[in-house]
Amino acid sequence: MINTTGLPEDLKRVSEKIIGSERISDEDALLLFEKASIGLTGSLANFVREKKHGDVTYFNRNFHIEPTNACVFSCHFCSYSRLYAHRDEGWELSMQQMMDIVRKYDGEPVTEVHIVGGVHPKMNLEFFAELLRNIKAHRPELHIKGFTAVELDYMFRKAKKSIEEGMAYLYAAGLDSLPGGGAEIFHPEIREQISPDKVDGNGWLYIHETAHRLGMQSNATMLYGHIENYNHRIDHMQRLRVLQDKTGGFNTFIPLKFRNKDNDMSHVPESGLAEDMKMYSVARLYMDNFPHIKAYWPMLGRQQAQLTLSFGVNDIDGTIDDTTKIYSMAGSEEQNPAMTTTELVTLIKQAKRRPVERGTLYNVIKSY
Ligand code: V47
Ligand code: SF4
Repeated sequence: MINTTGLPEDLKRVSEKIIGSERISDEDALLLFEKASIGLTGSLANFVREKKHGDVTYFNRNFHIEPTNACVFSCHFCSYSRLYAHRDEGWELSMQQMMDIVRKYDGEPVTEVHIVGGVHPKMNLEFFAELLRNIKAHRPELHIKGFTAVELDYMFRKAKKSIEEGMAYLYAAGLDSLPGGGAEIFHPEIREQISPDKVDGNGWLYIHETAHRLGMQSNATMLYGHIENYNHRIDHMQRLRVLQDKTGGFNTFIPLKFRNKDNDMSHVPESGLAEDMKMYSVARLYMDNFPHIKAYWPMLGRQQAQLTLSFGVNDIDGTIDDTTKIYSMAGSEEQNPAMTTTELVTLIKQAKRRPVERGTLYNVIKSY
C-alpha cells in the first residue's frame, strides 16, 4: 500500500483518487508532472499496473517491413526519411523484395508483421492493397499491423477515396490493425513547428476512430521530450482518452522519447532518465482507459526498458529481428535491434516480472 502521510495536501488528494480508482483530471496530471517526485508517480503507476496486470509483462514475436524511407513530408525530428526529391539516397522495396522478407520467416513462430515507412507518392493504395493480399495469401494467420494515419491519409487522398472507403478497402484486403505512429504531438502550437505538412491531430484521430468503427483495433503514440511542455502532453493524452471513451478501440499507449541524432532538431537536448520515468508513470496514471502502456525497447535501450517495468509499463513490444531502422538512425543505443525470445524473456525476468508472449491483440500465446 502507498503511504500518503506527509505528502502536501494537493498531492495527497490526487494520490487518494488514484488509490480509489477515480479518474484524474488534466490539472491533477499537471500537478504530478510538476510537483511529484518520481518515487511517488512511480509507486502510484506501479500500483495501477499491478492492479491491472499483476507482474505480467507482454512481448510478441514480430518483424518490420519498411517499404521506403523516401517521404514527401519533412518532419523536423525525423532522421529516417530522405525527401522524396533525394530518394536516390534512400531505399524503395519492390513487391518481390517485401514478399522475400515475409518468406524469410516461413516456419518461424512470428505472429505479427509491422509495416511502416515514409510517404512515397508511387506506393499508392492499390500497391499496398496488393501487398496485403499477397501476405495473406502466403501466410493467412500472420497479423498485419500496418500504416500510420499519416500514410493512410495521404494514400486515401491520392486515390480520391473518403477515409471510410479507404479504410474499408484495406480492411477487406487484409489489414488487421493500425500501429500508433504519426501522432507526435496533436496540439497545433507544436505540431506546426515539428511536422508542419502532414495530417493534423484531428485527422489522425478521425482515421483511428474510423478504423475502430470497422472493428479494427489500434495503438497510439506520443513523441515527447523536445519543444513541447507538460500542457501539450496532457492535451495529447486528453484527446486520446476522450476518443477511447467513445470507441474502446485502442490497445496500447506508447510514449516515444525524442532522439536527436542527424535531424533538423539535433540542437534540442534529449530528456533524461528521471523525465522518461515520470512520463511513463504519468501516462499510466492518466490513461486509465488504455489497457496497456508500452515501452519500445529499440528506442529506449534495453536497460531503460527494464526500468520502465516499475513505472507503469506492462509491454515491451517484440523481437523485431533487426528489421527497423527508424531508431538506430535517430541515435538510439540499439544499432541493430533484434532480440531472441530467450533474451527478451531473460530481460523481463531480470526485472522480476513474468514474461508472457502475446498476439497483437493481447491473446496469450505462452506464459514463461
Ligand atoms: O511517428 C521518428 C517516431 C514513429 C524519431 O504501434 C521518432 O506498436 C524519436 O509509431 N526520435 C513511428 N521518435 C514508429 C511507431 C511505432 C513504433 C513501435 C511500435 C508501434 C506500435 C509504433 O517514430 C513516428 C515518430 O513519432 N520517430 N523520428 C526520433 N528522432
Ligand atoms: Fe515522413 Fe514519417 Fe519521417 Fe514525417 S516522421 S518525415 S511522415 S517518415
